[in-house]
Amino acid sequence: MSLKLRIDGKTVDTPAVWWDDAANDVRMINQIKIPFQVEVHSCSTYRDTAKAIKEMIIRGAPSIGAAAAYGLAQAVQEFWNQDAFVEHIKSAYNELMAARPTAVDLKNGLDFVKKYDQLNPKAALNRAKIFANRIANEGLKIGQIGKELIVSNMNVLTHCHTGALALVDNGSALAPLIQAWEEGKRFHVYVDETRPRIQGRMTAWELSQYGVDHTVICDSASGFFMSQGKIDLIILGADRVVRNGDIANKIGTYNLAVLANHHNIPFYTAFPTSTFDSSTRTGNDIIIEYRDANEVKQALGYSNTLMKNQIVSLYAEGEEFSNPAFDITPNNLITGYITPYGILSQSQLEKTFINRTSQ
Ligand code: RUB
Repeated sequence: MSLKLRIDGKTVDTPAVWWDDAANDVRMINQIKIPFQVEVHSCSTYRDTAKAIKEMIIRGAPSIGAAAAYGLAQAVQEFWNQDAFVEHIKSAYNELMAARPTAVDLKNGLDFVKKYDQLNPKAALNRAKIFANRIANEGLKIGQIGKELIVSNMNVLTHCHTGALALVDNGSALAPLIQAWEEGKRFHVYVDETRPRIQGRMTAWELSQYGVDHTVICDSASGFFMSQGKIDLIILGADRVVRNGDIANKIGTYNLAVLANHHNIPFYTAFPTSTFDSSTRTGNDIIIEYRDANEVKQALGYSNTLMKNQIVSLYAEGEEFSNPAFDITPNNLITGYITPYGILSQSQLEKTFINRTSQ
């Protein structure tokens, strides 16, 4: 069964991010344009790739991990046979690493490429491809394992985006939902809008491609739906899962976890190997990315008049804003971890993942 990226309802061979052998560059679906246009963005240097990660043309922890891995492979090509090759690669590694600090997939992707003892263009590219393909394959497994949690007539809430776009292909938290739907289970998905970057529109777009019943809600409405008994299950992704099972995920995840706990609603996170951080012990040690205030102050939408994307102001000049992109949810609020190795409890996490992230 294919859960791959669909465009206009048709499965496409294109993942969210890939290496184009003919053009010798990195390509990605431009996520800023989704759902209004499906456009491919090309990066011909490692700096282009770092910029695409920073500006969120590519987003979702595993997808940015794969992009960073390809970016380092580009740097190896760019500086191969030059003086100070090692210094150049170190600085490219640091630049790519700094593009987005919270999702550990980025570091895991870079280390996976860098670890190769004989860093040369062919080997580095090969490693990057292995890293990206592994993520995509793990999405399928996550779907197969997680779909058992889905039963007909239930209502499921999700936050941010966790489909094929976020996970190179196939999806993490969306994979169980789409697989269950393809098997004939019928249920309803509430999609959090996910302010300020509105990743919910990518989730809604991906669910639409598969015909999965869904409703988009404002983030602030989720507590109301829980209190009305309208939510039976919450599944979302993660940007970093640390050794004690605390997770960093899109801002608003913590609010959902506290509310889910209050209402006794099962709360699951789904993620691939690349999202596990085997060197960090607790959520307190995770660096939270603060993004530009303009993301709160303004909104990006599609103008039907201009027939193109347009940025509009939401506030008067002079206001102050704070824009943390992620929050930390402690392990005691998480019912289970949907992984390629099974649905794990907090106590099984560390021994399952340790030594796996860099292999
Ligand atoms: C994306 C985000 C996603 C996780 C999970 O943030 O928080 O929920 O990356 O993705 P941003 P997945 O859009 O800021 O990159 O479940 O696919 O690992």
